[in-house]
Amino acid sequence: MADFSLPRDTYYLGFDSSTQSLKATVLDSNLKIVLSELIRFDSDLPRYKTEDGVYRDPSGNGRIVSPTLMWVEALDLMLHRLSQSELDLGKIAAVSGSAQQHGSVYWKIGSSQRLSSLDPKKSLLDQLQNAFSTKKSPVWMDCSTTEECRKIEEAFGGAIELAQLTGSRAYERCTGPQIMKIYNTQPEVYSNTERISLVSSFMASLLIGAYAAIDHSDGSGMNLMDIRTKEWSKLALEAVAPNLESKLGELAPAFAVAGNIAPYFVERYHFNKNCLVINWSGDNPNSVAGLTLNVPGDVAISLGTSDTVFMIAKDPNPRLEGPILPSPVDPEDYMVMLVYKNGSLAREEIRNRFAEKSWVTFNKFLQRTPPLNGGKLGFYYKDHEILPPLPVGFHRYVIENFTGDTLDGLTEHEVQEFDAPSEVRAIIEGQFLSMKAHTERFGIPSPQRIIATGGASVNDSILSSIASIFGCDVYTVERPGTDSASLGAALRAAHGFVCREKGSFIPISNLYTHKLKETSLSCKLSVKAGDEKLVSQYGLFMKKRIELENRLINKFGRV
Ligand code: ADP
Ligand code: XUL
Repeated sequence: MADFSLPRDTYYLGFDSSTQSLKATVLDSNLKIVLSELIRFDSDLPRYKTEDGVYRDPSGNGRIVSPTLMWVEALDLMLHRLSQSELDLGKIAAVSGSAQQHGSVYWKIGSSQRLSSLDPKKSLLDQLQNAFSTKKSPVWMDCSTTEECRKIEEAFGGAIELAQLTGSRAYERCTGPQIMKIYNTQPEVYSNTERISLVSSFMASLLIGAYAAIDHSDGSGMNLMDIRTKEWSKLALEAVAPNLESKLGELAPAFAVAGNIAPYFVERYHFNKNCLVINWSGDNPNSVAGLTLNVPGDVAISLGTSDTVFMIAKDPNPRLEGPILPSPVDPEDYMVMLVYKNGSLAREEIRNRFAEKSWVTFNKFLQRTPPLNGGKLGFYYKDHEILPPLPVGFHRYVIENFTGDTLDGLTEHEVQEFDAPSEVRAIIEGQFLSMKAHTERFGIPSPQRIIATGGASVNDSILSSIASIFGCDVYTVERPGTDSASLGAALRAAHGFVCREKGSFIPISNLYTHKLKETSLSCKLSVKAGDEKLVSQYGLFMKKRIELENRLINKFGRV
């Protein structure tokens, strides 16, 4: 068997430019984590005055954007911090990254020139102040493009037709509808733009000092790419805006080299001039890499700003439920995904309102309340939800006399509030009942095991509810708190490096299969599966939840 070990004394750097933070993880040549770093946008870059890394339009129209320059400044700040660490940045052989999906950046005409001639004595921020035709980047939380979504679906003859080609029906956060909105409402921004990047390809562009390609995995979150041929769909491009293809540039595999690191970083932070930048990709695809998700029956649940459920699929068969994306590590594979907007921020809201702003109290309440919550079911939408498409609002129901054995003859009534501990249990149980119901509806077989990741995966009380509801063991990454997206990006940096060295694609698992346990990539059992009786009782609770959810959709649903 070929030798896929990485050269000794080399390092691989992975970033994750997410909604709330920029993270970095560095792996050594044995794929062990040697360094992690975090910049929180709200607190480390307070002058942007973001809340959770974003600006929400106060009129409630669903517009949610982030300041593009904040991401630029965060990169310089992160590299400054890394350069102050023990790590010799000159030994980094390759860099890659992960970013929140769907967000878009609009480079002003002439910026390519600016990007390729950065002065290492000045900050990126100083030099890129005027590089964007709009300084506000729409992000994945935005849901102000319902009208545009409808038009794109119409151009394809329907939602399912669009999904079959691009991997998903038109979702408000997808970049195609977002670009269309900019073209329709700010035509001067569109015409002043020479390149549109995703957050992922934008960050890669900064690192190579030139426009980087959009990779196939993150590119499929745009409603613009044919997920089978991995080329732009002419029909979709034409439906969105004129001359779009030239503004989007090329598509490329996630494991391909974007370029060498730009002289700016060599001179300012002492990177080696041969350091490769591997294409960046979306955060969910990077987590597929970071969690080494390739075993059939493994399902990942990511509990970050968004909550997502994803797994590897061999056959792309998109339906209306959730997107399908090409895998970032294997050109033959795909990943299927469900996305919830109300993840950690909604849990924080309940924690702050009912649990003394403390995860310790939150967990105490969770442990103090019985499974099935005495029949209390809650729906908590702090922001407009994606799955199901419901507006902001909290809805609470009590099923009278529910013991979990039957729903026959039982009725429910709506209430304004629960007692504080029940609120906590209701938001946790509600979310995982919804995940179980929607994964079943998606045709995802019952998981053999769940791998949990994202900020809330450090919380064992939350993981216990997942184990009880899904009835399977829950694993987490070996080192608590490891960010699987930046870990995946660091691993992909190593993967891209090896593919370049060997001159062809090599399965990523060849980098670690024989030594997974010795790397930082292995997962550990965190919580054992719940007992079978409880799993079946939760099955009934789930049925009731879906019935109530359908009722809410009929009353308030956007689509
Ligand atoms: P993202 O990458 O999307 O920015 P993260 O994966 O870093 O988000 O997750 C951040 C979230 O993790 C925070 O919003 C916070 O609510 C949540 N979190 C952190 N610690 C805990 C905990 N002990 N219990 C539950 N949630 C937690
Ligand atoms: C995926 C999605 C979110 C973001 C969060 O479609 O919108 O999970 O990627 O960063």
